Amino acid sequence: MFSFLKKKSPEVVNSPTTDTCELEPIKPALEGNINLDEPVIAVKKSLLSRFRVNLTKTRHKFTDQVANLLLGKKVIDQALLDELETLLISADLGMEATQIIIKGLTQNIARKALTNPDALWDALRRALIDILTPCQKRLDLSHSKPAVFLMIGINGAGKTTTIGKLSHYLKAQGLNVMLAAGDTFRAAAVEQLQAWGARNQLPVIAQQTGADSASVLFDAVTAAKARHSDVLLADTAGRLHNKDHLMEELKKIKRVLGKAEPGAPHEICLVLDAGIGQNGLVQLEKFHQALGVTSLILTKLDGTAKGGIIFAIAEKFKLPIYFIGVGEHVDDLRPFNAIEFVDGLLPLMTL
Ligand SMILES: Nc1nc2c(ncn2[C@@H]2O[C@H](COP(=O)(O)OP(=O)(O)OP(=O)(O)O)[C@@H](O)[C@H]2O)c(=O)[nH]1
Ligand SMILES: [Mg+2]
Repeated sequence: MFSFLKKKSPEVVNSPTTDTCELEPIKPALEGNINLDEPVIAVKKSLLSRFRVNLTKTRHKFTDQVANLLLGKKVIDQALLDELETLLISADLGMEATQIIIKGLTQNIARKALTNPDALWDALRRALIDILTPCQKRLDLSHSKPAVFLMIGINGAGKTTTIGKLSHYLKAQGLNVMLAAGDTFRAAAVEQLQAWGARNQLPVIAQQTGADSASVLFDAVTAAKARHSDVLLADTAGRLHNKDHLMEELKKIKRVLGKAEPGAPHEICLVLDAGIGQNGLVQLEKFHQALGVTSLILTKLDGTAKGGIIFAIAEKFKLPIYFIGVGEHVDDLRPFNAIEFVDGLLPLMTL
């Protein structure tokens, strides 16, 4: 077996996220800047293991194929890189991210810096981390109170579930969280959010199905201000990015939120189902054009082999990915960390 399947990476050892995972809870939140990519509440080791297990499908698609490709290879040459290129594209990394990776590896080969499969593996890992790192940003809630999050995306992407998980996460950090049932369209959508509110013991501002979404959200901002909430998470109805009238409705919601509170919404967060692969790029492009998406949450990375799409998205848009969803459990929302993610894919040894 290659040593790359056994050894421990120095970056993993030094990674703040990995270190934090070994610790007990450390301090309450709400002291100045809150940097959510440096989890204030320590994540238990078991959660990290579950994260890795949950990435299994993408890992199989990706790592196993790379390992098979390298198996028995003595020479790292252009022919091998050509095969790797095909593999990366088929793993949903997209043309742009793939080209950048292959170009970097080609230069390394020219400099005679890649002489064996282990070196190639390490260089690939590094290139993947480099692509994701610009998306690992701090979620700073200290500038606005309440910080209003508008959660958008297509039907079934995971918006409401993500709000449930995110509200649990934020509350656990000592934040005062309120939910707003802006999906007044789909039957039982209001009740679904209310159930999350009840589970997490959080207030939910809601009206009946059929009410005007913008006015529900206007009222919710008013209520969040009156109750001094730190964060308002606003759900919206799922919509296809190519339905103009539905995108117009979102623009109206954005305008109305700005009237309720200058600067709101402070985050326009697109919730993307990673399982849809390349179509995610189209969705992001359309939602971005219409509204100016400020951040992303990728969901369902557990149930898909198409998780490679995250690299395509990162390379093309470089938007913050604050969290990723890796399951339906309330704890299956993780602050996004580039090294942790890549090492969850490549079997680096910490497994
Ligand atoms: N496996 C897995 N399932 C998820 C994840 N996130 C959400 N789901 C599931 O995806 C399904 C749809 O989730 P919702 O939260 O209702 O999606 P939505 O975007 O609010 O859907 P609409 O309100 O219909 O637009 C539910 O069965 C969730 O449990 C995830 O990270 N992993
Ligand atoms: Mg929903």
